Amino acid sequence: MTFIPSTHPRAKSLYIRERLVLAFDKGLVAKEGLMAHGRGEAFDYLIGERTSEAARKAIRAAAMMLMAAQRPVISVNGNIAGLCPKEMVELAFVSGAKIEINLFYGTRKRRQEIAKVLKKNGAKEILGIKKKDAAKLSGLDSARRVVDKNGIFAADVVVVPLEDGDRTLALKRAGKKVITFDLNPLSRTAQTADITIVDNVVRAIGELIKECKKNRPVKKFDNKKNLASTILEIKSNLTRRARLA
Ligand code: PTJ
Repeated sequence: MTFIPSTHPRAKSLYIRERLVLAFDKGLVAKEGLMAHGRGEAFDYLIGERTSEAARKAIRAAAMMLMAAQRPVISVNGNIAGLCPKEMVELAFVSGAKIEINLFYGTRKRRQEIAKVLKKNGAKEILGIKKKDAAKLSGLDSARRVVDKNGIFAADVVVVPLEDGDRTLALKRAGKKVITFDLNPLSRTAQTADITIVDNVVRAIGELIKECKKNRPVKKFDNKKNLASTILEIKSNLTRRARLA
């Protein structure tokens, strides 16, 4: 591996990758989660590995939506349990949201490992693990159609970091407001969610927690416009790089 000084932005992304690989070795992350991470890294590179102004706007809007929600739920998958379990527990605490484990490639073993990690990081109640509380989201084939009747099924606002497009659509059809973190502004999830934070979840989550604590109103937020400005920013990053090349 090429030597990268720890002050270089790439050092951070290598550290994030290492965390995910360690979590994979511990049985938290699905094989497909490693690929999803690789796709994320490519987009992170395109957005300049930093939190853009558009992402900050989305974070403020997300905080307002979460704080105003009646029954907010944070959906945790393998990648999230590997990358930022402590922060997700803190977000649940400050926003009053419930935590639900909801997996695309679900196995009992992985679910248990994820629950262990969340508990270790302070989670008191974890939904999505008791069979008797299972309910089904209509219009889906994957394991993700199974949700907790006291969690996502009853939620008004759902935070779904790194989500697949079909389920985001199913959540929308079920009348939920959806907040997502997705580094790919073109993904179906990014395009379907009510609020898309186009940033690395590892970078953005702390900002979201801070904004929830401030609990301040946001005048207007237009997800489509915000995504368009992110895409334009990627374009101008590329143009700048091409000139420097
Ligand atoms: O643990 P499971 O079984 O629930 O599976 C989780 C994965 C992530 C494998 C599953 O949800 C999946 O296949 O997701 P997708 O459809 O690949 O979508 C993942 C999206 O997240 C992609 O658009 C990636 O660019 C993006 N992404 C990857 N890493 C990050 C990210 N976005 C924000 N922060 C990241 N660190």
